[in-house]
Amino acid sequence: MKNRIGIVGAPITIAQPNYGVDLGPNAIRYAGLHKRLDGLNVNFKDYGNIDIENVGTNEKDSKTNLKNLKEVVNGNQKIADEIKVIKSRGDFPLILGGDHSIAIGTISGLYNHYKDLGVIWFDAHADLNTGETSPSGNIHGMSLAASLGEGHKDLTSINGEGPKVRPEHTVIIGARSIDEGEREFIKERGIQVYTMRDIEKLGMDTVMKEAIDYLSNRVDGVHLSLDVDGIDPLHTPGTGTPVVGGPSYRETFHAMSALYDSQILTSVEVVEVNPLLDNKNKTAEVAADMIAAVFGEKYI
Ligand code: 6HN
Ligand code: MN
Ligand code: MN
Ligand code: MN
Repeated sequence: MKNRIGIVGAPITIAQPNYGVDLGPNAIRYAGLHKRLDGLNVNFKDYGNIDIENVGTNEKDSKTNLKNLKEVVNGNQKIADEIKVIKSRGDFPLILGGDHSIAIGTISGLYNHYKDLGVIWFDAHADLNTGETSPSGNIHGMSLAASLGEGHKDLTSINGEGPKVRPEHTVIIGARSIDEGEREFIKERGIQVYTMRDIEKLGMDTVMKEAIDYLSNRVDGVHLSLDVDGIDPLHTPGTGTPVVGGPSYRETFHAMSALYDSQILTSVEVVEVNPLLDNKNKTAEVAADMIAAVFGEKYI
């Protein structure tokens, strides 16, 4: 890692219904994030948490089918602005969520800095819903769609109207809970998806090799969006939408190590750590382990 890592907490919680995911950034710090980075050969600066006003309800808007649209947009605008500042300092952004809606802000903030940004979306879900397809109205299930330019205009217009990433520059890994509308989206737009079936068949090592190969020919930067519910809830119980049958701790650590070895990443975010649903901060500790791996921690 040549650049200094610029850490920032993005504690949005109102794009999903569980209180506590706003405590995620500090839970990851308490799990020893700084110490772990100190132990690696990396420079970092922690800019603290973005001030987010998490005032919302659990009501769907009757017209849009979205919950807390205005508040989610405001929070994500702040995140996008902060990412631009971090990038302009030359830092490598490391964003700690917050629910997964924060990807709308981070990717919008990264947008101007790349000609063709690639995204690796490590998640049990595809987050490709829109107000039309969402079963829940929760915007954290729409953040990849919004980044691809689909969904409510207020979500796709942060830092300029329209798509911030192309579908052919997007790879989803670990998916095992995909809604009907998301399936169509994936088929129509040709997004590269490695479901649990693919991981089972190919093995995580091959999946990561393929994903890295695929992106490195197409993009000039890669953002890793790591949703901790992508990992099997055996290891990460402290998260709002757990899905059984995910990659193990070992497989995920290996995936992160492969990303480090490839030196393909230009930004990282870790989302959906919810200490109020957790067991002795175990999920934040796993998140810190995965961050350490992605920045070069080795067994030996
Ligand atoms: N996440 N597909 C479900 C929905 O409500 O749209 C779950 C979304 C989960 C979102 O994990 O970031
Ligand atoms: Mn997600
Ligand atoms: Mn998820
Ligand atoms: Mn291209």
